[in-house]
Parts: sequence; C-alpha cells; structure tokens
Amino acid sequence: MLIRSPADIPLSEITPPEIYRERRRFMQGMGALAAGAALGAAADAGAGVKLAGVRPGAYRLDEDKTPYKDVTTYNNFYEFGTGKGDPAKNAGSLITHPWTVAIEGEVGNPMVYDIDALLKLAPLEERVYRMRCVEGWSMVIPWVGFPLREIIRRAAPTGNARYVEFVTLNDPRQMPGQRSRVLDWPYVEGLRLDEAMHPLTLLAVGLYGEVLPNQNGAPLRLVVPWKYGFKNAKSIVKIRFVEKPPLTAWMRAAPREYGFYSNVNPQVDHPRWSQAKERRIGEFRKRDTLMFNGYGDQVASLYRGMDLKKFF
Ligand SMILES: Nc1nc2c(c(=O)[nH]1)N[C@H]1C(S)=C(S)[C@@H](COP(=O)(O)O)O[C@H]1N2
Ligand SMILES: [Mo]
Repeated sequence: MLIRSPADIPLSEITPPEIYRERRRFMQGMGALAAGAALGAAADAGAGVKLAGVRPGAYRLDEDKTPYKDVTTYNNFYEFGTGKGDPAKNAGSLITHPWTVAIEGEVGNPMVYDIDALLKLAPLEERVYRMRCVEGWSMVIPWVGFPLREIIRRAAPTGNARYVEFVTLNDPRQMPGQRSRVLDWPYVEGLRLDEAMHPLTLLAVGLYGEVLPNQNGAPLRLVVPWKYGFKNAKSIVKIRFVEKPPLTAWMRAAPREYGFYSNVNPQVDHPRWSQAKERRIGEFRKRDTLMFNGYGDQVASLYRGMDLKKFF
C-alpha cells in the first residue's frame, strides 16, 4: 500500500487544539479591531500576494484560461450569499490567518496543521484544470497547490478509512451567509479514499500564481476536476477519515438532485435540467460537456463496473 508513516513536519509546527483555539479567538479579537481601524482593508486580504517557488505541474490543460477577473468575481460560496457577485463583495470578513486544519478519524497520525506548515508540506505546483459547475457553466483555472495525497499519506489512514470528509469553517460572524438557512452549515463534502488519493485531486492554496482570494476558498480548498464544482469544498478546517460515505451538505439539502459521486456526466441529467452542454464563462456558444469533464483517461478506471446512473 501507499501509506507511509509520519510527517516530516517539525513538531513545533503542530499546535495542540487548546492552544490554537485560544490563539484563534485572540486573533479574531485583533482582526475585529484592525477592521475597525482600517475599514475595507480586509477585503480580498490575500489577493495580489504572489506565491513563491511555484513550479509548473503535471496537468496543464492547453485551453484559454478564464480571465482572473471572472474567476474571482463570478463565484459560488453560499457562506457569503447566493448571488454570483456576493462572495467577492462579502468575503473580506473571513480571517484566513491564523488558520488550522484538523486531520481526524480513522488515521494513525491525527494532527492539527497550522496553515503556514501546511503550505510547506509539499512543493507547490501550478495546474491548469477545466472546472464544471452543476449549474451548466465552466471555467479554465490555473490553480496552485499540491496533491491531497501528500496529506493523506502522512495521516496514515487505518484499514477502516474508506471515505474522506471535508468540512468548511462554521462561523456566522465571519461568514454572514451562514445566518441564512439555505444549507445546513457547515458545508460538508466527501470523496472515496481512492478518489482522494488520485494524483489529479488537488488541495489548492492559490490561483494565477497568487494566494487564493477569500471568495475562491482561502486559505485552502479542494479541487477535483472531474466532478461538479460543488464537490470542491472551500475554506476547509477539517479533513476526517471515515468508514461510511459522509452525508454531504448538498445530499442533505436535495438528495434526489445531488448524489455522492457527482462525476461530470453529459449522459446523466440533473432532474431539473440537461447536463449535455455547458457555457464556458466568457463565451456565447455552448460547448458539449465531456464525460468526466474530459479527465476520463485518468479517472474512468475508478468507476469500472459501476452504474453511473445509479451512483450519480
Ligand atoms: N464551502 C463552500 N464550498 C463551495 C461552495 C459553497 O457554497 N461553500 N460552492 C461550490 C460550488 S457550487 C462551486 S461551482 C465552486 C465554485 O468555486 P469558485 O467560486 O472558486 O469557482 O465552489 C464549491 N465549493
Ligand atoms: Mo457549482
């Protein structure tokens, strides 16, 4: 198996939960003060900050990239409102530093990573991926990050770990959209362990060579390019290894419409609309949607023998 033992993260960079919670509370207090002192300065906190040492990655789609402006102003991030322009407008209230990510559940090495340690876990790569939202639009985005498997192998999943759950921050003070009940918060997503281990599955920390803007899921979010966009949980605080498929936020909200797998599939329609075509943001004519969003050569074997109408 692929599981190797412990982390090459120095112990000093792994903060015990009591201390990071305390520190987070303290920094939030500071954040509120700072925001009061410099109104508006918090918006887009990370945007424009270049990430150092990013190398070209293995998967670079040769298509025109969606302009930065569109990638960062046409978003789905219901924690900041349901309108496409809401996240860019409202996500300035999200405090992305300090930030911690807890690795829990069926693992030999449960731990809490500080975001700064996490950024040094593996070399950062740029990968240009085609992204397809279940609503019927698509983009081509140059992400920066590293394969999720880098974290998984350090976590050393036990034999019971068959699925991975991803949990977004739950804090209505920072995420005003959570005061409304459009979804049952926190936002939860999940993958089967082999999907999570797939070399295409990315933990993104940036785009266009820069730190991830808050509206795109700072400080880190999932990117699984052969699945519909909603699988890509943003602003993750917890990664939990479990035996059973996690109940995702969208399955909880509308189980008939959103399945666990949610692989891009032009032959399986959403109950309320066709998935055969898509509109690339910035274009007028619709394109045909590709099976597995065009990543079939790499991922089709994960689903061999499965009825993809049943496991939608
Ligand atoms: N926490 C959280 N993650 C989320 C969402 C959300 O509402 N909350 N929306 C999803 C949907 S529907 C899409 S299409 C993508 C959009 O990512 P982008 O805005 O970076 O393009 O984020 C996904 N991740
Ligand atoms: Mo989406």
